[in-house]
Amino acid sequence: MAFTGKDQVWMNGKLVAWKDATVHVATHALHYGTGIFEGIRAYETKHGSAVYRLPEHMRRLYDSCRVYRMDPPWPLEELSAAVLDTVRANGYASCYIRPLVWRGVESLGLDPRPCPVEASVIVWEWSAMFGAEGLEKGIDVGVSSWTRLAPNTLPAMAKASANYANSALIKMQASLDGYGEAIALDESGLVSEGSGQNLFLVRDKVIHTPAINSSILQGITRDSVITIARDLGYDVREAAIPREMLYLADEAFFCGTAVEVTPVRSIDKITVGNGARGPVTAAIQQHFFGIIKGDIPDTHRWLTPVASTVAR
Ligand code: PPE
Repeated sequence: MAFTGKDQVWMNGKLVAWKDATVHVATHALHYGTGIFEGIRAYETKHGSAVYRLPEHMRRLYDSCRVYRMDPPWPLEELSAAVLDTVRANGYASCYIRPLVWRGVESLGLDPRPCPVEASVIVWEWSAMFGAEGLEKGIDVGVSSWTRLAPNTLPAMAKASANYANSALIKMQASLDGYGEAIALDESGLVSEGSGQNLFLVRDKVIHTPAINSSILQGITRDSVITIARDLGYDVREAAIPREMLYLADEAFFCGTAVEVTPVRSIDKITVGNGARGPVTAAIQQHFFGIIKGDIPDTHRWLTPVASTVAR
C-alpha cells in the first residue's frame, strides 16, 4: 500500500487536499482510541467501477458508533455519498476506502461525550494484500500468544480504533516470528480470528467458522463467504472451534476486505491439508472474484456503482 499525497480527502463535510486533512494533538481519539472506522474496497468490474457492499459497511460503521454513544452529525446516507464522492474525486477504478469517525478536541477527560464527533474518508490504491502468490499458494501463520479482546472488555462487534492495539500486538509478533499472519484465540482458548481478518476451516467438505461469541469482528466478507458457500451447496457451520481443529483441517483460509479470500497453507509449521490451495477454497475464491470482476452475476446486489449517487 502507498499514499501518494496527491489524493483528495473528504473531511467533515468537504473535499480537501491530502496535506490539509489534519487534526490537533489534543484530539481525544489520538489519546484514547475513541475512533470508529471501516475498510471498504471499490473494484473495477466489467460494468464499471463499483463499491463492494457499501450499505453493509456503512451500517456497521453506525452500529459501532452506537455502541460508543457517538452520534455522527451526518446521516448514514450522507457519509455513504461521501464515500462515493471521494472515490470519484480521486478517479480510482479500484481502491481501498477508509471512513473514520472520531472524537475530536474539547476535553481529555475519559468520558468522551463532550468532544465533537468528526469524520473523514481517505482512499488509496491497494491490490492483493499478500500478492497474487498469496492468493494462489496461501500464507504461513502461527497461533498468537496474544488473546483476542475478552468479552466485557472491548466489544469485538464494534470496529473501534482501540481494538487495533490488540491487532498490532498480534501482527507484530507474527511478523517477527516470520509468519504472514497469526490466528488469535479467544479468552477461553477457542479459535477467534486473525489480526484483521476472519478465519474459515474445511474438514470433510463441511465449512466451519467461529461464531460471534468468539470475540470476532462480524466480517462482511465472512458474510459473503457464508452466502457464496451456501449458494454452492456447502454445509457451513458457525460454532465454537477448538484450537486443535486448526491442525486437523483439510483447508483453511482467511477472509476480509484487505485479504479478500487468502488460503492458509500452514499453521504453527503444521501443513494444512497437502499444503496447496484446496478445492473448496478455490471454488469460493473463484466465485468471490467472479462477482467483483463482474464475470458472475451480482445476484445478491453487493455492488454499488461508483457513478451512482446515494440518496442524501
Ligand atoms: N476481523 C477483524 C479484526 C478485522 O479488522 C477485519 C477487517 C475483519 C475481521 C474482516 O471484516 P470485513 O472487512 O468486514 O470482511 N479488517 C480491515 C483492516 C485490516 C488490515 O489489515 O488493514 C480490512 O480488512 O479492511
